[in-house]
Amino acid sequence: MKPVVGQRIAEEPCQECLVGFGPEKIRQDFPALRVTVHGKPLVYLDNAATTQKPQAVLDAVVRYYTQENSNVHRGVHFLSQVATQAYDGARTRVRRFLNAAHDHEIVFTRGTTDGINLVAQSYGRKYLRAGDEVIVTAMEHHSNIVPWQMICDEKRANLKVVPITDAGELRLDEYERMLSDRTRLVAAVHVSNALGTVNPVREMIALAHARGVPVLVDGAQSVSHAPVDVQALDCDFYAFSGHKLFGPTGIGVLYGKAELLEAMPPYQGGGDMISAVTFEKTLYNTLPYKFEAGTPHIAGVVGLAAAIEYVERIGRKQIAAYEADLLAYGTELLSAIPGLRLIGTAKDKAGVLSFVMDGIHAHDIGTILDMEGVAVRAGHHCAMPVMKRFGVPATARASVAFYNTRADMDALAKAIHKAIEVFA
Ligand code: C6P
Repeated sequence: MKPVVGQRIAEEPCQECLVGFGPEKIRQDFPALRVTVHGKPLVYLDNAATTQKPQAVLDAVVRYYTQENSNVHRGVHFLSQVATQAYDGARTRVRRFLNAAHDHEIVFTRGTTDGINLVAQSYGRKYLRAGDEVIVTAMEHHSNIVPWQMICDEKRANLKVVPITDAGELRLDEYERMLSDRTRLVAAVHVSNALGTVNPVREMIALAHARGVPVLVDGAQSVSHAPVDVQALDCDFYAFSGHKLFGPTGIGVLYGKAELLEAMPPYQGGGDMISAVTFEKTLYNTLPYKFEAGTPHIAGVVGLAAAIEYVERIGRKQIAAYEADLLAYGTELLSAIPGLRLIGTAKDKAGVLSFVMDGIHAHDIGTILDMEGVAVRAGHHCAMPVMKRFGVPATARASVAFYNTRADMDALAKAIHKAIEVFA
């Protein structure tokens, strides 16, 4: 059935909130949270796929297109300078958000996938040799598997996979054992989208660095849930997507340490990434423009800056504490449902409740929940090896953001009980 979307409904005041954190007020900033679906209030629990956008982000994008629209780094005219300032100013905001040392370590990309491909195609192509190894974990999203498979195939290098436990935790001992003189790069997810596991990336990076191996962290599922400090982590690359951080789609960030980015060849050729072109030879632009060929997604960058400003106003520590409480509440509720098995029970988790049910396929759960207005994702979550590891074809996945409430968790549990009734 086609979803009935668009009708606004009144907000129910939230019954609970942590001291100093009021999701009921925050929810008013998100127009999409006021729609009805199949005549029911939307309970949006698909935040790992993409987050809803606050009015501040929508306004920033509209303001850009209505008052500032122009190309960047190209025009001497007023609007071009306004757009250029907005674009480059956003880079400074991202740099502060990640606590990177320099603005030029921030490369705007199309998203996490694009950032990882950039590193694979540029760093990987330059430094990988036959017999070298790239290490990933068994809980990677396809975006942090396939780009490495592609470059490893081309270079006749090998992909090594760190195993995980039945709880979905990384085998750090195995990881340490796998690091060797052949390891050229480690690429690991910070927070698993399919399990919610928070990986010990700081320890992983320290272990890799002890062998002189650089580490790329896939931060797609982490930046919206807790503070990230790339200097404290000491990671070499960190990639994330704007749309999972309450910003627009089609925009993302790749952080890279300056000395690594400096040594890497451009990923794509075109406008803005050059300093001089003749038919004989092209000289490339300085960082970060060397990696930003063509007209960038200026409106996306403006929207991303507004999203970061919004998140910082709420406070990432507050978000982390609030969501930890919400996840604990949801875990308790779901664990009490007969026939429900949580996939991913790591001690340190963020954002995600993935589960399967006896006798009901994940897609059927997703469909019945949808009829109750509860939006979850059902499927392999672009992490097929994780499904294989747990011996399931798919899971249903509820994923939270700071605007979700305990009432949303109650609605989820109620809708699951409905699914059980339907399939009884
Ligand atoms: N995961 C999910 O529903 P892009 O598509 O480039 O914005 O992000 C890719 C990506 C990379 N790494 C992780 C850990 C991710 O979770 C994702 C996107 C979404 O889980 C869509 S498949």
